[in-house]
Amino acid sequence: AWKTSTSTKARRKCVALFSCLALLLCYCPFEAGAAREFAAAQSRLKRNVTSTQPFLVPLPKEYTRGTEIIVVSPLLQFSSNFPESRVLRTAFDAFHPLIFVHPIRPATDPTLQVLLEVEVSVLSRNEELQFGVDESYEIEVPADGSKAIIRGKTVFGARHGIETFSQLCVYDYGLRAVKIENAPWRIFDEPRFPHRGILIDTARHWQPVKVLKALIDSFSYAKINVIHWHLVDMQSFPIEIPSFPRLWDGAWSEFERYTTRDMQDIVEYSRLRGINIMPEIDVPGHAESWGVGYPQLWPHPDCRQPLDMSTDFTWEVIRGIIDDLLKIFPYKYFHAGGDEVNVDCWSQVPRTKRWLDAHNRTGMQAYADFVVRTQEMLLERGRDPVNWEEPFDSFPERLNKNGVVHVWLDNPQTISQATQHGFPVIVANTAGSYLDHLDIVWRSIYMNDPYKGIKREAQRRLVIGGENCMWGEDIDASDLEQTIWPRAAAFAERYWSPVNHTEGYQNVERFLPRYHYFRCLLNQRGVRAAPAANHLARKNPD
Ligand code: CP6
Repeated sequence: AWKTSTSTKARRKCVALFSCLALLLCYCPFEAGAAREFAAAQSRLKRNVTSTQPFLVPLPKEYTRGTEIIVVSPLLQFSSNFPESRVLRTAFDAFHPLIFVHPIRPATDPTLQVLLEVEVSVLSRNEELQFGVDESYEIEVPADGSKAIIRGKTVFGARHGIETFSQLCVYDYGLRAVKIENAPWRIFDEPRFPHRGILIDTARHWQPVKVLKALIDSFSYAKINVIHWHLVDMQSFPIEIPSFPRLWDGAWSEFERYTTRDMQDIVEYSRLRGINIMPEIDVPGHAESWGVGYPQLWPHPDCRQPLDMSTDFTWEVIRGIIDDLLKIFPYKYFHAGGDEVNVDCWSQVPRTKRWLDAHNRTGMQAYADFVVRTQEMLLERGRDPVNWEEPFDSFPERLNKNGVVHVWLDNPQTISQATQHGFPVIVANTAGSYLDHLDIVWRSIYMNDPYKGIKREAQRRLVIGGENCMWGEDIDASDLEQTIWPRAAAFAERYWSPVNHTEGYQNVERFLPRYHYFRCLLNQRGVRAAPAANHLARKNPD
């Protein structure tokens, strides 16, 4: 059932057979009328296939479609071979209201077939979500009104199938019914990359749990499967760390905090929607807020970051934070930051300067020691560390080869160099990934292929995915959603859909109508996606 190449072959055979038939019929004078009709239907099919891609975002890896219209009954039932699944139950409950948003007229055109059931079947009953989980799925929507079928190896793949199915369902204002066009459908789909993330920064502005949950829902619509949660930074420390209960004294206020329960709640809410959370604790720079509760973590009141590396207390706190957070976040990857470290602070402050001298270290060496020690702490606990690219740029030979290099600066060589060294890479280079930069238009995001300049297969395999970063300095709960959307849709397709230019994949012009359509779909689902052309993009009219 998973061999789609055979289905493609079968399709070719079918097309060949039908063409012969059509030709035959054309030469038969008695059947001229039927033949004309047949030919017209065929050319309509051809026009559809070559000129209009289906309005699906991201575009599935393989699909075939027909020419029939079927009606989707508002009594539509999802059935499954895993009825106890919480992931499937959550999906079934969520999608019915997303499919049936407009008023339905009970009696529709009696000549149309009506779809009443979607049968969802999964091979694995494991509902644990982890990096690299199988996200593939298959859909069959027959044209004769018999039940539609969604198959996933895991519940998470099946969930993506349900999402795609929901995008096939469109409201028809004439019929006053929900319909599926171009039935019968066959879709086989799986992602190009396993890590497709959006960075959310809750340190520059705190975000209410409700707002985060709405975002998680919206991410699942585009099959984004990771939230890179930039939990804390220099401006605030909004999370509860039971081992060191004064750390969240560094929150903006006592109301702008996440308890352990809040974080667990968000992790579970995400899991049920197929989304992993990769937490980040950005050390040793970007950590000034830690010292609000524990001032001894600051090298000096006038030089509050990077963290004081000269005391055991700093390491006790880091260990406490990691141990507490690993209990909450099961994702294989843990982000330990490591960017923008001002090592001059350490050589200027007497206490840290004495430590550097006593240990015969330069500031840069102490920075490398710091990153390596943090990496080891995570590796000992069975997690793979992620660091922003500066440690790789400055001391690649010191880093553990399981450590992921998170590319964010704009040196076009870095992805290639890091994979050359054998490091896994997450791509978030500034030019095509920064949602807080409003001058980065969706076309740049769409055009930003992570394999640019990397030819060797061994290197390509090390690119585990990419992220769009929603840094939080200039956004809050009032405009978070419309800053992320719709541009993140361009990212979502870039990292999900295959590169198959001859079949019209990853083509910015062909994406354009689907981008507009998807934005409207988001609005219809209550997501405040901004107009596709923002004030800056207007120069480049869509
Ligand atoms: N915060 C943290 C940031 C940035 C980084 N780390 C950042 C800086 C400049 C740009 C984009 C992001 N706001 N902690 C660097 C990864 Cl252009």
